[in-house]
Amino acid sequence: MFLDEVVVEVESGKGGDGAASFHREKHVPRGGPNGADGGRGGDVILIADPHKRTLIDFNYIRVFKAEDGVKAVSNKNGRDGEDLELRVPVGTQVFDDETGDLLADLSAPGLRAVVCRGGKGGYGNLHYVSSVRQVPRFAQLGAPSEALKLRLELKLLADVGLVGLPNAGKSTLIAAISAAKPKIGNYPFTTIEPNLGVVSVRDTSFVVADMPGLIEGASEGVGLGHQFLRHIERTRVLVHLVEVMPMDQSDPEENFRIVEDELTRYSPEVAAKPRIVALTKVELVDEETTQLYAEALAQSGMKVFPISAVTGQGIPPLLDHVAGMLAELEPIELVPVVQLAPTMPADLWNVLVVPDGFELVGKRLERMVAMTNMESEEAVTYLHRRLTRMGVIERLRELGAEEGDNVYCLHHVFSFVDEL
Ligand SMILES: Nc1nc2c(ncn2[C@@H]2O[C@H](COP(=O)(O)OP(=O)(O)OP(=O)(O)O)[C@@H](O)[C@H]2O)c(=O)[nH]1
Ligand SMILES: [Mg+2]
Repeated sequence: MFLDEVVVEVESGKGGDGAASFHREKHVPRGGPNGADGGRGGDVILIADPHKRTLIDFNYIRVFKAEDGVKAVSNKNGRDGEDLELRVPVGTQVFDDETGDLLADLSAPGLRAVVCRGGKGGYGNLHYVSSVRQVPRFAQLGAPSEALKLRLELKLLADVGLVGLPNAGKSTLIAAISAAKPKIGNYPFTTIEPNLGVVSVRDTSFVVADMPGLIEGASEGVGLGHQFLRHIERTRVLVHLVEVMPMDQSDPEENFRIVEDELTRYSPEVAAKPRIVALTKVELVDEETTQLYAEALAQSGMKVFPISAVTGQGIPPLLDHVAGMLAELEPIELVPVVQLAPTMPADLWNVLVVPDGFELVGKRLERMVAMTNMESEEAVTYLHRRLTRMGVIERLRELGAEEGDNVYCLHHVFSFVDEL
């Protein structure tokens, strides 16, 4: 089965908590703070793997989580959580399913995209020793994990796409010119998933993709072609195959027009792709008929190559011409990896006025709150001091916050305290 689109949920590991502990030894009654740091949570990383052909691996398991960081125990640091590496086929595009943003385009073998960063490990109390705070009794909690819903979309990367009505002879052609062994049948829709083949011509080679047949309405979802049309988006040249003598006795010119219309309807970029026409199965008709249709189709401005996959006639000049076209075209520009762009820069924060109080928002600020152990008065005092330094308390005051008002952040509710 060929699977080229899937939605998965991924989550990085949470950071391990830091330890609040004190040095203990016989005959040393009051040792100093020695709490170690928690381990970092694992990242979720997508890797473009040339050995993967489809996204089928994601059909069965759709929720993935990297390992959490381990919490520190007294003076021993917690171990880091393992990263989770997910292997996807080359050509996979990664979208944020909620915003639709393109996060990464894994268009070359080995490219990696870190889609969720693991939470930092919490600091142990040793970290909070200062001239004014010699015995901190609190440690920091591990940073929260990141979670995302991703839509993975595979767009094959081929130089040449074969398009045409069902039965036009696309699979037969790719079988004749490459080592690909697609199913060939004397009935429409033999091909239900794209096949890739490598074609060698003189001193160069290129990748050809055999597509399922397109029919009228394909761009709106009729038949099989539509879900595969997107694979054509990343080809550089199209070969449009038209049967010189269709089984159903329909008209080659009409058949040509149907497919051209669908390409145009699907997208202007696809319609603008350089392409040529292969007039197929020409050994079935006389020279004159071939000539007649070749001239008619050439009216479109495209170069027409009469071929027969059975006798091999016309194939070498067709491949030669395609190789020449590719040599002249710029390689398709592939965006390597798009930086994951958080909607709000991490350092920005804001105080919102909500019906029964105030709410603190902002990535870094929320992290500070999430990493505070609310059961420790000292830790809360430390948080308050940092909020004061950042200007958050001042901003709350400006907005009219009074002693005892509710201040929300994440799932916590605080009572506003102006000064500690
Ligand atoms: N006589 C003759 N028959 C051909 C030639 N090329 C293909 N055929 C036949 O045409 C039929 C359809 O060929 P396919 O290659 O499966 O056609 P397709 O375009 O891949 O069709 P779909 O996958 O259904 O879209 C098969 O019976 C082939 O044997 C040719 O050059 N000469
Ligand atoms: Mg086929």
